[in-house]
Amino acid sequence: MSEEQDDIILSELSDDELVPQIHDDLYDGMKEEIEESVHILLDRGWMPYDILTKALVEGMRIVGIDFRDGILFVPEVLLAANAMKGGMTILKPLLAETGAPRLGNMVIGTVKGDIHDIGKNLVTMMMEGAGFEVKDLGINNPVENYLDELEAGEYDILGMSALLTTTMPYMKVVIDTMVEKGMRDDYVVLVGGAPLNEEFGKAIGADAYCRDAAVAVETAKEFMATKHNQLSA
Ligand code: B1M
Repeated sequence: MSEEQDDIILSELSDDELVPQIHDDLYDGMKEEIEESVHILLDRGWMPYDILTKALVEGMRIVGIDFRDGILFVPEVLLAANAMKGGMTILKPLLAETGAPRLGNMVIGTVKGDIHDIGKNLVTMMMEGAGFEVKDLGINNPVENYLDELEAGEYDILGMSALLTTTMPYMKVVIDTMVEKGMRDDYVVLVGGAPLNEEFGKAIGADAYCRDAAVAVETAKEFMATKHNQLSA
């Protein structure tokens, strides 16, 4: 940490200064500072979703660029991810609505070979906040994990996340296995992750590709509304 940074008193920064400072602190993996800044913004009346997107997700985007360009390496990015999770933990209960009617049930997990979980965790938080019940299978999930859970519970939606171009094709393995077992049409399949796009989602037979967590919530709500309308028709 530089001497200059030692002197920064986060609570004395204006919002316009604090948000870039959060990006810097995330970059430097400074979890405590991130947590303090999140609390400061909450005290100043910021909406949890704005803190999530404008401060944390944007900061992680910057980390991603320097990771790609070989300026940051895995240990540093792990620290940044840990700091991000510290901020997300504070926001999680605030994004969760209390007493909201259950909109539907979802299973979500990151696919086999992939250990990225920040985006998936964010989707989980936002879905829960919107009134969905979510079973999070974690990372590195083979097809059996998804199918066993779907068969064990009463689910409406399967969500899959992949952050690597090498792991995203595994989503098709899961969907193809669902088709083989005759269970594909029983669920809405939503996929997401930075390297995906709409075309890929269509090509593998998913119901929709979700660009971000907010889109995942909106898409899930739309599918559930259609399902309920069909049931009551
Ligand atoms: Co990794 N990594 N990483 N990494 N990492 C990327 C993905 C990469 C793009 C970085 C880069 O080069 N710029 C690159 C992939 C390149 C490629 O495939 N073409 C990469 C690489 C190469 C690797 C390793 C191979 C590096 C190595 O070991 N040499 C390795 C692979 C490990 C593995 O999985 N087997 C690796 C490891 C890691 C860390 C462990 C250090 C760490 C992960 C920590 C963790 O997750 N706990 C890490 C991180 C943090 C990243 C970056 C920097 C950030 C990812 C992130 O958390 N973003 C990432 C760069 C990037 O993506 N720009 C990178 C923030 C998050 C909020 O966004 O995950 O996109 P995102 O989620 C969004 C949407 O995509 C969407 O909603 C979310 C919220 O809005 N979404 C969904 C995501 N999942 C969804 C599911 C849904 C719906 C929407 O279901 C319905």
